[in-house]
Amino acid sequence: MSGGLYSTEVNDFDQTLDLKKIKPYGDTMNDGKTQISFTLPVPDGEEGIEAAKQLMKKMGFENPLVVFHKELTKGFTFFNCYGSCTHTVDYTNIHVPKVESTRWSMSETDDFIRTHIGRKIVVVGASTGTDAHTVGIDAIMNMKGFAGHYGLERYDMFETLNMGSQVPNEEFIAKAIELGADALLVSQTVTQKDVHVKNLTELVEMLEAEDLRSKLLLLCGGPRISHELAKELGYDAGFGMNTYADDVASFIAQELWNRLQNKE
Ligand code: B12
Repeated sequence: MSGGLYSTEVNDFDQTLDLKKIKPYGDTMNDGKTQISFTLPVPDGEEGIEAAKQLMKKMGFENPLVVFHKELTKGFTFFNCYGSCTHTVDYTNIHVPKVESTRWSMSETDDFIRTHIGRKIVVVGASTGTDAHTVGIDAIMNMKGFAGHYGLERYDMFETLNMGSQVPNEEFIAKAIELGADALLVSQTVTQKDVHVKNLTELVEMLEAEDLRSKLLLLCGGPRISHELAKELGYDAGFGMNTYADDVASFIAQELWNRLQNKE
């Protein structure tokens, strides 16, 4: 007998990687193994566990398992589950809109601005509306930056103002006018009830009403912001997780230069 029981079983698994039909990877290719967590508005108990499993099946998971469950507060239970996803996605047919710019280092960007634009670029940033999260906008703007990437304040050729959090759109625009901003950086973290969409849209509408929109570069960012969403809302670019100041500075310098050239 060659291979023994285990090797026969392992060889029985379909391990073909087909990029036209990808599904989650757990232990072996195509096993579909997925971890998913959610809260149900029911007390902890056998009925709740069964409800979680039935929901998993309706979501397209085979062999659902509840591996952790805990009542968070009276009548609300948190579930951690495993299951095998039955759906697949054609990875070869995915096209995601992305910011089209080349990421330069801080000195490359500074040199480019010095040589081609010949003056400092004025940038005003804020976490706007009711959003109190500042860590994202600080990561992009603050002198010390984020994860070893210096922020815009460190650049020689950027003049920056970080207005902090909970900045009303009116105040943001007033500051942009006062400082003659070239670019506005908006950070949005809270997305509950699509508050970010409402807030970002309001800013665009207010800028349009003031006839300022086309005179400024308008960038937004946050953990749930994509370039696609940003474009849809009327922004020039959107940046999500793991963005560094280098990405933002390079984009602003290159885009401003393109616009200046197109004006000539
Ligand atoms: C720290 C924190 C807080 C702190 C914020 C302190 C501060 N000074 O910022 C405090 C305690 C105040 C807080 C409050 C709240 N929080 Co909070 N918070 C967080 C937490 C733990 C970390 C966020 C963070 O700092 N990330 C690190 C930074 C570096 O990442 P980032 O923001 O994604 O930024 C990067 C990119 O997105 C991008 N980027 C971000 N902005 C911009 C802007 C531009 C222009 C560009 C180019 C790029 C860019 O670049 C950055 C660097 O790569 C998250 C959970 C988590 N682990 O993510 C919850 C979280 C964001 N908070 C949440 C919530 C719900 C709240 C509250 C509503 C809670 C409550 N009920 O009171 C309040 C909100 C109050 C308010 N009015 O806004 C939710 C948001 C859910 C949602 N999607 O809506 C989260 C996800 C927690 C959760 N799982 O529920 N929070």
